[in-house]
Amino acid sequence: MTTVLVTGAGGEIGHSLLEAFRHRGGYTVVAMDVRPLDGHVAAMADVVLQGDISDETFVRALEQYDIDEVYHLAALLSTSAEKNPELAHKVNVNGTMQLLMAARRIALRRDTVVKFLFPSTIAVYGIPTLAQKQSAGTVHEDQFLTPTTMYGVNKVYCEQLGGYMSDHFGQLTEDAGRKTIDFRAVRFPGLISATTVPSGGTSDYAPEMIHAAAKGVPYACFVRPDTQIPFMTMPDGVQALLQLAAAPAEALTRRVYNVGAFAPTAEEIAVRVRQSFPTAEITYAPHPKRQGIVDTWCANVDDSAARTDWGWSPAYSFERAFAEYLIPTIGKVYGGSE
Ligand code: AKB
Repeated sequence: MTTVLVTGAGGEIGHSLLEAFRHRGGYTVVAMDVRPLDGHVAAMADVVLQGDISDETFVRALEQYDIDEVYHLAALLSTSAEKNPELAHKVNVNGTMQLLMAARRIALRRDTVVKFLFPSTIAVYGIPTLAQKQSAGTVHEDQFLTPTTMYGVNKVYCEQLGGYMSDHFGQLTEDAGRKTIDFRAVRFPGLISATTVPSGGTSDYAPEMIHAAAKGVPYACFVRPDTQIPFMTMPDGVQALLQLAAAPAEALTRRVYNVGAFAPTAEEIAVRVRQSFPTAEITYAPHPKRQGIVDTWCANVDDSAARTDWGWSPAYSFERAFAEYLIPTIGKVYGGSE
């Protein structure tokens, strides 16, 4: 059995990750969230804890568990973080540091190495102008790392922190060179789930548009029709995390990997949504600040390193995502037909 700690287990990725652990079997799941977990999520965990990742006493208490792998999903997303940047820093940065230290102490106690899986994001990119975004097209991991949001700044720093904790922690201390953390990160594009709706993100327009159409309610999209960023289905997102976790360390040439699947414009999404829901009412009411944020994110990602190093290959293209995952599943969620 592999014992995993999942923080932010009540969020969108958490729901799907816990389902994947249950489906695969062989995991003991310690799940935590700042809010009470829904009954069906809690039922998929072996231990359920409620607490704040930025609360040191709470994080210290996690050290009693013999954790092999950490999936640190708890975070304030980009739009929420801009509404409360100081809280975002506390949760996204201080929370991550405390959890890395807890993982280190668990590793020392058990004389092992703890794998630390970290969902990073395309929000780490900060392309200065729309013209540069358009001419850059597909962006690789080391370009444009100048984010303009608190969330992006937090994530790019925590990527670095994870690498430091893995490779150089306390190089002048007594246990220098003692390997305790194996930090691995995927930079997720916008994630689209058929069963849950996100909150607090700036890529939320795509899932919001799809879910509104399935529910039969009008949707005013908060970005321009030509806005383009990469997206991925939630099952592929979970698959990316699990595949990276399982990859042999010697195959990895970096700690942080882009992963991509498809990169439609908002209007291409609207066109495909109307194909399945012909009465969908989709209009555009761009929000200047949220538009400004998405305009600094890349139009698409170069994920060739993930493909080469650990065999990343999304199951769902844009069309397959709609035809074989979103439309069939969402129909059941809202009880209507496609
Ligand atoms: C957000 O919009 O903040 C997230 C992300 C792209 O990381 N969905």
